[in-house]
Amino acid sequence: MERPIDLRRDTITLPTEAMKQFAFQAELGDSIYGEDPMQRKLEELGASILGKERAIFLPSGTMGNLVALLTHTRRGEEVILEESAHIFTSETGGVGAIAGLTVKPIRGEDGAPSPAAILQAIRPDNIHYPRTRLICLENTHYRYGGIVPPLEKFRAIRELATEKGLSIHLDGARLFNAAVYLGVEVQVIAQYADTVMVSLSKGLGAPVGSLLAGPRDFIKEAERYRKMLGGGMRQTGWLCACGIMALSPENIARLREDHENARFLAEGLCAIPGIKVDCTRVHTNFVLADLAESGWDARQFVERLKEKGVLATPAGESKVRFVTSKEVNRTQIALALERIHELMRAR
Ligand code: TLP
Repeated sequence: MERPIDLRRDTITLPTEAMKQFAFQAELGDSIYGEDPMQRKLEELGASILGKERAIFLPSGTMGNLVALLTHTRRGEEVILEESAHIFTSETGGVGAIAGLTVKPIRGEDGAPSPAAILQAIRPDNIHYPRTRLICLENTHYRYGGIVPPLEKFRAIRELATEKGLSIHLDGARLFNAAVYLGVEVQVIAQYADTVMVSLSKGLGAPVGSLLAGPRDFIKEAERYRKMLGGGMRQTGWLCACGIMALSPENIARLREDHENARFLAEGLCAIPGIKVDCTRVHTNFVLADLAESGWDARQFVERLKEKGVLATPAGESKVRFVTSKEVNRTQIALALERIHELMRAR
């Protein structure tokens, strides 16, 4: 059986041969004692690309976000975030269970809460209320289909946060996709946050890992939480070597191909009767297809599509999510479109 066309996630990406060769030649050391040369190099590179004083390598984006929450706050404080933020919806409740925070969720259809809504959500200084400490932003926004919230909004939120003495953490699991979409360096977006987490293991193709970047003192404290959570690894050099290659300018620029493929897919889907895609919201490598008109249940549709060798993810009753990555080329996307068309016709 031929390999399925995997449009479920960009976390399926595999390291390239060049990445593997580079990794195997890496000199290794005990990273907990700062003795792994590749980890040190990756952390320095990450900090400079993100425009922050320091960065640390962590095993996952979830741990990066959690370490940021723990470092920014004290138990019992409150964090403001967009109501479908990954930190709130998809990180196993660590924000409450481990960081001990309460959450003030705010809807923000373009991926970020409005400054006016944030202002309203900030708790007055009153003994009955938790203290508002932190705002978490997400870019690109996962649940809204990889959209990039307007940069102007980030700037306004930054101004408000500074005025109110709040910190901002940015979940930038796909921040490089956002930067490519906006045509800016990644630090142009990261500048509006005190701290930022970026994933190396998604579209950028490293097998494992994320970076958390921010001010020197903050990162010193974050290192302790990383250790507490079990994220202090030993000879990380192989992974970090992959991370270094993932951050090469060519590899970052390659994300454009994933975006173009997503657009090609979105336009193809729109031409199929019964499928709707809001192409104005296809910013990066995600496509959210709405099957409501066709009467298909998303779960059943995805199961039947799998039988045809195309993998996607149900994202609600009638919505299906497709994610492009370097593992799927244009020819395969064209083939996926044909198979989706067949399935729609069969109904
Ligand atoms: N998202 C995963 C799933 O958890 C849904 C995926 O398949 O894409 N922030 C955002 C915005 C994310 O999308 C993810 C991963 C994370 C954080 C967590 O990163 P990891 O998976 O490395 O813990």
